[in-house]
Amino acid sequence: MLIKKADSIKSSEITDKKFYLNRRFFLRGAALAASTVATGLLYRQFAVPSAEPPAEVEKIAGVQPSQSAGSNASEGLTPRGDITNYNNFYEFSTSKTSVAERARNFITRPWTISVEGLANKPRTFDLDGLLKVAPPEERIYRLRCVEGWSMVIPWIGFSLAKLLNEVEPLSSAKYVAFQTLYDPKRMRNQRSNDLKWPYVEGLRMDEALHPLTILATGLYGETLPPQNGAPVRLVVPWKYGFKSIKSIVKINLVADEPPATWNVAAPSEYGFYSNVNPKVAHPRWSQARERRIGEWGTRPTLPFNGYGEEVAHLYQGMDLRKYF
Ligand SMILES: Nc1nc2c(c(=O)[nH]1)N[C@H]1C(S)=C(S)[C@@H](COP(=O)(O)O)O[C@H]1N2
Ligand SMILES: [Mo]
Repeated sequence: MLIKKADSIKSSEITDKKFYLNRRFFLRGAALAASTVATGLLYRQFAVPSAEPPAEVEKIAGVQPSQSAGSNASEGLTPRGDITNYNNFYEFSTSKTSVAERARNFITRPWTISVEGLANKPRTFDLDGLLKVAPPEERIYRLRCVEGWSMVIPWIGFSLAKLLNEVEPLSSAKYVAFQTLYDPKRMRNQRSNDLKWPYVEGLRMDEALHPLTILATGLYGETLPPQNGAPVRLVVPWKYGFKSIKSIVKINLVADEPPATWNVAAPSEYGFYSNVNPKVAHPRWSQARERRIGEWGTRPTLPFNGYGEEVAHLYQGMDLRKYF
């Protein structure tokens, strides 16, 4: 019987992981986050349909499937309801099933993104200007969270390279730094010390210019709901999900490796590169397998999240155990 099976197997895993969960930033929401395995099974029960309606989204017109290699994962799509109700977005809540409700009234217009630093033509884009950089494309990508779950998400977006080309990076720009909005009035959990705010991330220039790296402005044919990083977020499909920073207000072209939020919070656990790597375990759990949200059982995690053919060359000659 399914329920008995779930009980007997999963309770031991919950106990094990609770035992390890001693870091401050894991304490809150630990009951839900403790076992991603259990959470994957049970979250529907916790995600009681809210009395309030979900945040409004709009259809995006003229979306074409991307022609870029690797941009159309052939697995079944994760249902929209799972993608929009099981979120990591600590600015709103550390509980994955609470983010949607807490972010529901997050207003993302007007919005500007400043693209600055080592560039010939630094410039601030408003949302409409940003959307004019490139026509919207659909990109079906796997997203692998460092916690051990994954989804298949039909993003709408365009290559970050197209935006960077607009500002003409100088040859001295070796890295790209990203920053989320800092506004504790609108992002209430920025009043906590759960992370150092604002959330920041970074990529090496060749990673940022890789055609698979996108800025996403939508999913499932509609504008992003707040919980998924509205109005614009990064998606880097061969890296753990936390590199895909949400609700970006600043992109800075820099000479040196910039700070990255999870790397700063726990450097021994989260490296700057954070390439999905089943052979490099997180200090507290294996990364060898993953649970696809909405499915039973687990599947092997693939090197570079299955995008090795496209991106492995970026890391030739690098020791990926050292640069994890
Ligand atoms: N600003 C910000 N960006 C963030 C996070 C966050 O807490 N704050 N969480 C990250 C993590 S851990 C993951 S797995 C993905 C989740 O994206 P999704 O909710 O759209 O699936 O967003 C990433 N981007
Ligand atoms: Mo994550």
